[in-house]
Amino acid sequence: MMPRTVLITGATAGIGRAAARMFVADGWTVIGTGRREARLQELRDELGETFHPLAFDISDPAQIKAAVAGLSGDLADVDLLINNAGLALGTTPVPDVDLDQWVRMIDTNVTGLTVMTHELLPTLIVRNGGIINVASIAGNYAYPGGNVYGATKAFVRQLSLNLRADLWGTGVRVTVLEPGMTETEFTLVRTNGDKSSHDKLYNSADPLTAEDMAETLLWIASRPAHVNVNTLEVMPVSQSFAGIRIHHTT
Ligand code: 8X3
Repeated sequence: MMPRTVLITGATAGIGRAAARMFVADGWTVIGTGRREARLQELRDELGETFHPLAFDISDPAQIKAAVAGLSGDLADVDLLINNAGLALGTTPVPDVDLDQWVRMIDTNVTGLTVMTHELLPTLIVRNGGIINVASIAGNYAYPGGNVYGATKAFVRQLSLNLRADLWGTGVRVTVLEPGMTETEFTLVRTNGDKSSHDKLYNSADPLTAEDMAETLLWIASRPAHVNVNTLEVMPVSQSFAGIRIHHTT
């Protein structure tokens, strides 16, 4: 098989880091992006020269453009973009929310993902490549406190489907992966480091692991060239739907 190159955003932790490990083990060249340069360097030390750290802030379009423009040689030939970087901030329902947190989620989950996709599209089209966007079940099901986080993930789902529509005939594959509860730093970030929230959510619930989702990403990427997985929603067995509520006034 020809050597292939994948660019994974948000490779410093969680699903992105686990995916970097699995794609390298599967023979891919991996460009791993993130803000935390030291973490990327640790991965480089661990994984060796087929892992290439690319440190920048995905919430800044100018930094994305400069990072992609700076890819040279074989590294410019990206075959697969995994838009994994994203975050949730806050768990409280409106109106008790922080507008700055909303804007930061939009900057990263929506604008960052969109700009990154735009910048790599010409390469992906030339190379018959692929895009896998990591969204969330929060984009499919409303829940109290999901507000803007869930909305950003609904955007990612619809953008993925619309990219499929527009890229028809190019050979470029597009998938949206929608994980449910996955034990990573996600909840610590969402709750500003509240370890008890992290423990309460995951303890004795047997959540998905970052490795479960990395394996799924590799499976999607390894389908034969004529197969496109459009959407894939995955939950741990312990997680399910809570349904519609009715507030009675009396
Ligand atoms: C996060 C999944 O279940 O916390 O993307 O909404 S969940």
